Amino acid sequence: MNKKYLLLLAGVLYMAATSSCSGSKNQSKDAPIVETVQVVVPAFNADSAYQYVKGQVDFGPRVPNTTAHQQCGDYLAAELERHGAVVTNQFADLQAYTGTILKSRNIIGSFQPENKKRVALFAHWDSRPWADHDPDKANHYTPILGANDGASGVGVLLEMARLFGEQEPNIGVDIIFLDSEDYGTHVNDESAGEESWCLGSQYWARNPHVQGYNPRYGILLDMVGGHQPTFYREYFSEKNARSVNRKVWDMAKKLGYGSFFVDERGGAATDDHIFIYDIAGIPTIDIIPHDPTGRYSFDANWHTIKDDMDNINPATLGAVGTVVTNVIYNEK
Ligand code: AHN
Ligand code: ZN
Repeated sequence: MNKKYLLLLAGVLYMAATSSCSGSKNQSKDAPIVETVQVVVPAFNADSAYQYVKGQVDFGPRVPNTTAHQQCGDYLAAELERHGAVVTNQFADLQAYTGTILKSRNIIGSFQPENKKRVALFAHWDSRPWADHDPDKANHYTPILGANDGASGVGVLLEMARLFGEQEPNIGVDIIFLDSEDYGTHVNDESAGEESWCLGSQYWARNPHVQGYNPRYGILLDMVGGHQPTFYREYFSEKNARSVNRKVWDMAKKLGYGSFFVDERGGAATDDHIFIYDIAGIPTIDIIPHDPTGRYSFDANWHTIKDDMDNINPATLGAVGTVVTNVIYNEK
């Protein structure tokens, strides 16, 4: 539904309400008076989100300590700023399980920073240094482009930043691009545990960009651009932020995206949302693919060299972006 139509609808509802008050005779006695306040939600542009995904992938793999990573970080900060966000760059030296020090950068774009009513939106922006799930072993130490695994969530959030710049929601929003999520244990190594993943979110949760940071809830987007994904209510999201899951899946149903957002419990994902909840106490959900056949972890191209732009479907970006945008603009 476009903006004009929504405005029109709001007008019609207003007229219906006022004419019934003045006792208009064409208002049937038992017709219910519609008192719903219609919110005007700007249209999420899937093609724009796609371009934001491509904009990142064009730098090459965004592995910490590389030039592509540094350049992409600058690009993300500049885009947030261009759309009117107050940007905080959080630089940190984080030690990977391999011992390598990762020159990391969490990038936070705050809209209406003075507003006490807030929601946090997260995605990781780094890409994995190794395609260790690739069917060809020769690729197991090749860095991935991470079009879906990384860039998709960021692309959706940059498009939302564009909308926030055009039309303010009723609440403040922090868009938080997390670094060094995907440097976790290589399949050939002995597991270094869950803490080897999500280094940027662990750092941010211990050192939030604002003292006493206390948003209502968080939404993490991870791999939200694939070809036919299904998003189920993920285990830790359900455990820590059930009402947020409810809000998102209800909105998806209402908007006609029930085939993407299957309203059933899915698997458990080790992801940034766990650390955000456990360390910072912010109830946060993860919108992440789940394969009910159990054949794939997340999706077929996960951590393979095929996670490139061919792995991206604008319709998926559009579905996720539209749902989350509607959730944000409906906050009061
Ligand atoms: C697991 O390895 C199960 N989760 C890591 C989370 C992740 C990696 N998300 C994207 N890449
Ligand atoms: Zn990954």
